[in-house]
Amino acid sequence: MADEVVLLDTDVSMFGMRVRIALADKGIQYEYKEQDLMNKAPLLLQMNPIHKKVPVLIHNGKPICESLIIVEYIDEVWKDKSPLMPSDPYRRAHARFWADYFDKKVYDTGRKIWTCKVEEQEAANKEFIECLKVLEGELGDKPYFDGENFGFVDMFLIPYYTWFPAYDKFGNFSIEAECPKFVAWAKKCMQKESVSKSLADPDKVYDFVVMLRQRRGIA
Ligand code: GS8
Repeated sequence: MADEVVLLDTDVSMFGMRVRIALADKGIQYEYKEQDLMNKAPLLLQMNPIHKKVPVLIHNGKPICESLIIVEYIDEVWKDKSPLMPSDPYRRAHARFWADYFDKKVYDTGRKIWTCKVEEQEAANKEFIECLKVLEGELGDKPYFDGENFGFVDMFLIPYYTWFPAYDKFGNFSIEAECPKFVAWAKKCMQKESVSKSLADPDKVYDFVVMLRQRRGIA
């Protein structure tokens, strides 16, 4: 029986973009179902009743939630096609550490840039740049986070790049000027077809952030 693969997602979701890159990298055909997060569909609530968030991968009727778990699942199920995770246990643990660092630290810090009060802006920008500098330190002189080739950590982090124009605008700074090495890495990743075709248009991300700010009464 052919695999039935469905992705519940939202175009601008950096978490969903990770899953889209993984599916594209593996050449897996799937049905994409865009979700309205302001008015959640019964299917999303049924498939992810705990968090009620995208992305959700539905494989032969069974849901898998949380981007890290989904990407690892894809790698395990379609293991004969271009591996995403390093085979060495130590390198795998190391890759998971950086994915975790991003989700626990960088993402929350980045949110403050477009949610904070005017008087907190400078501190929010500084804290965010410090996080990116940590990532730049980990990148070092390697072409990719995973070494010579695009890998799991690259796939995990690159969707964030689509949010940079919005951060530049609301932080009133230039991430490229502050972290040129990180942006050079991002531009290199964008040359990969599975990445460029899976990422959202940064203008749409910007419009989404404007909408979120309006809903929060910030703008
Ligand atoms: C985060 C998913 C998430 O925040 C993951 O998959 O890695 N830890 C999860 N999804 C957001 C959209 S992207 O900002 C979402 O679905 N939000 C809806 C809500 O919070 O109600």
